[in-house]
Amino acid sequence: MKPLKRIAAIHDISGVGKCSLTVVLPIISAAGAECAVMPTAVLSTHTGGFEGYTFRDLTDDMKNIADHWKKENISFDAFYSGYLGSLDQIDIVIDIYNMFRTPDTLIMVDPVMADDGKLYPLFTPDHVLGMAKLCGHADIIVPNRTEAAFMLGRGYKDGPMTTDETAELLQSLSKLGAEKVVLTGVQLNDGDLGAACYDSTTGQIDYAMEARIDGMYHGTGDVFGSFLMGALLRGKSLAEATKIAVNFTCAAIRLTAKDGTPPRMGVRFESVINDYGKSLD
Ligand code: PXL
Repeated sequence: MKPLKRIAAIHDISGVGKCSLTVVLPIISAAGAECAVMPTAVLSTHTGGFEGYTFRDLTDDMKNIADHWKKENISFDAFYSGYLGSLDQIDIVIDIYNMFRTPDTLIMVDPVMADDGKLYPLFTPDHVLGMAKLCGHADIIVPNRTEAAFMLGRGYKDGPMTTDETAELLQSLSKLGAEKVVLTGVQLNDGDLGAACYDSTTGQIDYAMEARIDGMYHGTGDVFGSFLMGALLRGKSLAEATKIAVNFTCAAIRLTAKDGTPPRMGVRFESVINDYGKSLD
């Protein structure tokens, strides 16, 4: 029996609302990998759709946590960072990647900061510059279309895009410094939605598209990123992992739409993780 792959997930804990570590941990476990966590902040809820949430910044703990892991000779096959609680955390995460990376480490950065043409509350334009810098230290980046546009200093545009526009966007994003790019929120026609992935070493672009489900569901970026990372850890190719991630994220959204849960409460990933785990065998 081989040891499990070990990943360190660097995200916040939003107590309620099913995003960041409350979805990354169970999904990575369902993928059959070990998920260590470095929390960046602790909130009562996520910041989209709730009023008066609490926020405890954990910037001061992060370097100490990393130093302890290093001292104990703990190694990681992969890192997956998402929501960072302060601007200073960006440089700390870069230092952590430099401390632990080996030629075999897979570093995935989701530059979580915006959606639907708007920055999330608490973030400033400096966060955009910082996240673009952090993306330069990743092997794979997973921006949505808003984050992609902001990091490239472009205006946000929604709606269908041509395959030429998508290819240009993916190539420009990879110039931030990551070999591979998975862009979410891609729409090729009025009725579809999905993701496109690009491997700059081969020039290969693949699409994973499904029928569009109306509404803005919270936490879907983190659910998608976790499904993607889990599949990559289990040896799937970038294109296969992107297809799997779109497939199971859409399945979770469809169930949420059906059961009537308010979109701010997150998506019903719990109902699909068993099938997800089996699909990786
Ligand atoms: O899923 C992204 C996310 C993560 N963490 C916090 C958030 C959000 C999106 O709004 O507010 C705290």
